[in-house]
Amino acid sequence: MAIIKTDQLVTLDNHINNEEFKHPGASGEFTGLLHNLTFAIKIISRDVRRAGLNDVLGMTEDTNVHGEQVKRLDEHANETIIRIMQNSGRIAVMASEENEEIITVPENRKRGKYVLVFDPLDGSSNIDVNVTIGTIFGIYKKITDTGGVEDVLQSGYEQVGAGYALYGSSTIFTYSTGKGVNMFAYDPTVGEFLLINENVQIPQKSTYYSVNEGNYNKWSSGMQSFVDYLKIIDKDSGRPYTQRYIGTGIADIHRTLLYGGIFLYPSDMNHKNGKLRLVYEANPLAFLIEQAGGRATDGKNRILELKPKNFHERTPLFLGSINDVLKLEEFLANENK
Ligand code: AHM
Ligand code: MG
Repeated sequence: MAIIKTDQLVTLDNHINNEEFKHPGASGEFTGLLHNLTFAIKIISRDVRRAGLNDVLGMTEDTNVHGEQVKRLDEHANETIIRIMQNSGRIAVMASEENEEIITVPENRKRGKYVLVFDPLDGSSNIDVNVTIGTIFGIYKKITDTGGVEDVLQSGYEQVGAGYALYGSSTIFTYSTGKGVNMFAYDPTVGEFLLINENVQIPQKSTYYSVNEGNYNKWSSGMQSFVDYLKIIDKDSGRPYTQRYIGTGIADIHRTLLYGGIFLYPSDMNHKNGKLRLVYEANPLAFLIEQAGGRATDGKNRILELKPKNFHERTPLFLGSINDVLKLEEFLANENK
């Protein structure tokens, strides 16, 4: 079965404009915001492709708020998004993985009603080795007058849009405004994203799992038993599952969206909340996976219903095909019985 479908010639701009018609009373501000964001994505995509040539690969001397070394390309992607969105007139406030504090709009610029949370370049450890990296974003409506921390601490179900760009063998842009998930591929020769997969649906069950299994001995017994179970030979349930792990969360989740299966980043004995960040990684991804008919939890609770206290907080994350995630939850629920 071909995963990619291209029976019509629809550009991302046309698609975004058509989506606006589905929301009665839309002012065009949201549409404008998406146009601006995809402009930033085009610039980042170009710069990722030229990274080796431009000598922007490699570490800076800085560390980010999580104490990790920041690569120059991360900073560049971060600045590109901030500069474009601060000038868009559509933003009230933003939060980025690379900034300790929220990002406001300067006094002399127009403010809008939307809140943007993003990870400018996910998969930092893969930048230097030419492996797929991506940008993740979530969009909310502001709930304060001026745009402040409260706006970026909304629960994930309040998102009015979410998506990602993937800088892989081609540049892919995937987004949802709460009416299904649509996927586009960038054609650099004409400068347009073209629709390749409309209303993406994740398979209900699959035979892939994606996890950093090097951490096995640090996991809880339920998590260990689940992964052991996936490896038992059983033809009827499609086991053993196939393991795939790129180490760029957004690339692993892109594959999960198309092929199904389960992506896991659990807590472990050193990291009680796992590694991934709730606000600008887990929530946008959970929104997309649910829109595609899948399931996203922290092992017990729906990711989209968690209430962030800090916009850099982490959460365990399990997402993918509904039946695979339900099976995992069964193992976790039974671990202390
Ligand atoms: P980053 O946002 O600094 O790139 O870190 C998040 C990344 C995810 O893309 C990926 O799922 C995870 O870290 C991989 O972590 P690990 O190396 O522990 O397997
Ligand atoms: Mg990340």
